[in-house]
Amino acid sequence: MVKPLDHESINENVKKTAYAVRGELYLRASELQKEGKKIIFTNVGNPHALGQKPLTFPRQVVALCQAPFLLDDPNVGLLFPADAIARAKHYLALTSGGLGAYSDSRGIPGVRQEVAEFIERRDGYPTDPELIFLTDGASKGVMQILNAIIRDENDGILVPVPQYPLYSAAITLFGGSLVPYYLEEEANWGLDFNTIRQSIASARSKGITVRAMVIINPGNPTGQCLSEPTIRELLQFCFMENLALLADEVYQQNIYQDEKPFVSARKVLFDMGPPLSKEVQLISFHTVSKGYWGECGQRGGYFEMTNLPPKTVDEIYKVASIALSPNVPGQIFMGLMVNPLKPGDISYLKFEQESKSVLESLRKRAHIMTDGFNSCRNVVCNFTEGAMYSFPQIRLPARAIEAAKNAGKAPDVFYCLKLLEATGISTVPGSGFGQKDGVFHLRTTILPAEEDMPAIMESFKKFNDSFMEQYEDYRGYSRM
Ligand code: DCS
Repeated sequence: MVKPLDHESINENVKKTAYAVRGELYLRASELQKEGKKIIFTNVGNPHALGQKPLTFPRQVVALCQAPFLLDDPNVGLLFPADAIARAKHYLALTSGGLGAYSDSRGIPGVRQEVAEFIERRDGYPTDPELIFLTDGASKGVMQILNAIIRDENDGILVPVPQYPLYSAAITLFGGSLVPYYLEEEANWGLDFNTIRQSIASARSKGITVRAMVIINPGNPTGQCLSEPTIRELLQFCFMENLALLADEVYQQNIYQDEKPFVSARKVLFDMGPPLSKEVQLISFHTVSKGYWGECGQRGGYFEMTNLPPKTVDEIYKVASIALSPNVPGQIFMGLMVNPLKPGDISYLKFEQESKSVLESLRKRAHIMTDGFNSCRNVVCNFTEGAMYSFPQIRLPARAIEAAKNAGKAPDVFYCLKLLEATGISTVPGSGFGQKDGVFHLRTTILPAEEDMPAIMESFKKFNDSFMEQYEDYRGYSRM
């Protein structure tokens, strides 16, 4: 008799869901690590796991919130600065019983107020805390929204390709259809609206109703930043095509060039004025996992809804209530991120110095990596303008593609496995993010310590040279 949880009888959508960031390469790297090999885990954008230090002030505040009895200790002032003590008291007063109590399912009202003030300062337009929900990292928010949009397999979501596989995975899980739109590698991973129109037309011809569009800005895995004119065009497009826009802006602090500073989709929408600003349905996502915070393990995030009718907001609230409460310490981190120290605060200078040094170092690492990849004869790589990743294209010789086929592997998986075995560098094959036929990439984070970076790139180059020596022939490379 087949039991309900026997593999052949569980939900097909669960089985169909793929998530490459923790896929075959990651499993092999974990095995090698167990065997004692030194592995450089550049497969996940997990800054603290690669040595990034936590910012001092937020940890002090949350430590005090977790151990409020320390606040009654006469020596507390010797260990903690007065502003951390004051801030801990502030957050504890906002909770309904400290960090051990559930909060409202949308998050602590006082923290949502702080998020609303942050958004207003950033964009120049006020927002309503009732339209901001705190979540366990941005992932949960994305899933809540996709769950609300997708009705069945005829509902399509436009997703950039290459994309961070949270989107493909969640769409499969909820039984919807992913409608890909390809980013233009030759145009620095830019958007081509003709291509996007064709994607929509092709989906519609198959009976799919395209309901929403995802943008990741700055991009993962592609590292591009969207310019303001592009976002304007994008919003106009969503308006014309009646698409909700899901703006994944989790990397908004991670910017490594000055020409295209981060501009939120929401600011551009309000700058455009009516009718768009009153019509386009926009959901924006943010997190404490990225930027100079990098607090991935704390699981703090939010989403903000623009132009959603109150009845829909109520339904999303109802579904959030099933999980009772987002993680409360994560909410405090979010409060601290959106309401940081100000000039004149006791801990301000230290906080500034810590956060600046993380960002400056990431900027340098983005250059070292891009230059390192581009110095290899068969590798081309766009500069990491933002986010935390480098996504070089590897031009594979036909013989390597044949060898991969014989080994039963996709060519990029084959290459990344060989790289892992030879160097301990654990990457994610480009196919995990989707790519055009016959083009191969890998993704690596730019997170290894700055001082280790030259050696890592040296080791990559050495591997790549010997790989090419082994497989190079005169039939040319996979196309660019
Ligand atoms: N959106 C994007 C574009 C991301 O890259 C990530 C995480 C998330 C959302 C979700 O993050 P949180 O749930 O922690 O807020 N990026 C993964 C990645 O590609 N590597 O590490 C994690």
